[in-house]
Amino acid sequence: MESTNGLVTDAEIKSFFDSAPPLRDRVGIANKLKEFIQLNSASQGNGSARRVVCVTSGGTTVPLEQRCVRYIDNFSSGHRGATSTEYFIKAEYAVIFLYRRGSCQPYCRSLPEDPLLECFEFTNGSNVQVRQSCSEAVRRAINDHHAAVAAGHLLKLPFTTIFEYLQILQMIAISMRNLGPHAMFYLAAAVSDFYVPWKDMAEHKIQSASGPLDMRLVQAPKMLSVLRKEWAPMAFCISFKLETDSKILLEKADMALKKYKMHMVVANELVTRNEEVIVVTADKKIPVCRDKTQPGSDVENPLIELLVEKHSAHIKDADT
Ligand code: PAZ
Repeated sequence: MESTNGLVTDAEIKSFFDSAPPLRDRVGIANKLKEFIQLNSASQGNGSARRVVCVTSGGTTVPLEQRCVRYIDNFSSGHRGATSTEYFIKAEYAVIFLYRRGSCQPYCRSLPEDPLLECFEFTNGSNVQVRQSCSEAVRRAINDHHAAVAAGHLLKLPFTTIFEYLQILQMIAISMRNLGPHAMFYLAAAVSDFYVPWKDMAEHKIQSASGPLDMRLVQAPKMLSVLRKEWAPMAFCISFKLETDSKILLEKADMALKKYKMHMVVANELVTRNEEVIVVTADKKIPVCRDKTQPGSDVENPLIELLVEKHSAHIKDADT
């Protein structure tokens, strides 16, 4: 079934989707997507439609049992996706935020790690109020989040497993197809490279009495080339490449750019990912850094600024 060019074959894709456990709320997700895209592709008063970006965020899990007790996970916190979402909305995009349940959320950056316990306190026994020290951060988070959702500029769709992630990504991409070049994919999620096919998975909790665990993980089908070729061929596509070895990072990013025909690949190293990234395009490697002279600055601000500019050029090219 392996294709000769190393890309995933139609048969592999079909087999992945056919054997994946069905999404619990496929109809509900489809309706939300339809409504969101209709709303944002209608003329916005200035005569043009809003651009729509799908931001993927956080890590996918790989279940080891169908009635899952154990799973393989990865490091991703979802900070990149959540922060980028805020900047895209500020740049007048509508964002479909496909995120890992429990990972970082847009507009929550300035809240403490456990907001419920740290931001609130009891007054006179039973009433709950926001602590003075957190009140500005809580007010801003609620206000900005509500404004984005109420205006129809933010749609949040959660996933946990690689099965859910790829099925929802396919639904999003197909429903964004009609947006043509106005659609963008910003694929910052850390997607598992290996997984256990559903049909090969133990149904019940794996028993330790059977001795050492010998389990075969197969390569997860890379859907990037299908997304580019079939699901949303006119969209502007940005994928991410993370490595821990700086010596191979740019080479791997370059390979991904060519192999999956991405418009850009954002290369980053694990330890410096919040400080700097390198945007790899067909003819340039553009370093993007956090402004270290500004307290509270982040790398996503200049990164999204650059991507919005490149997306405008992509739309202009497609229109001429
Ligand atoms: O989620 P996070 O903010 O902790 O990290 C972001 C990231 C490193 C997951 C992202 O920038 C990235 O590189 N995603 C793709 C990872 C990969 O190569 O699969």
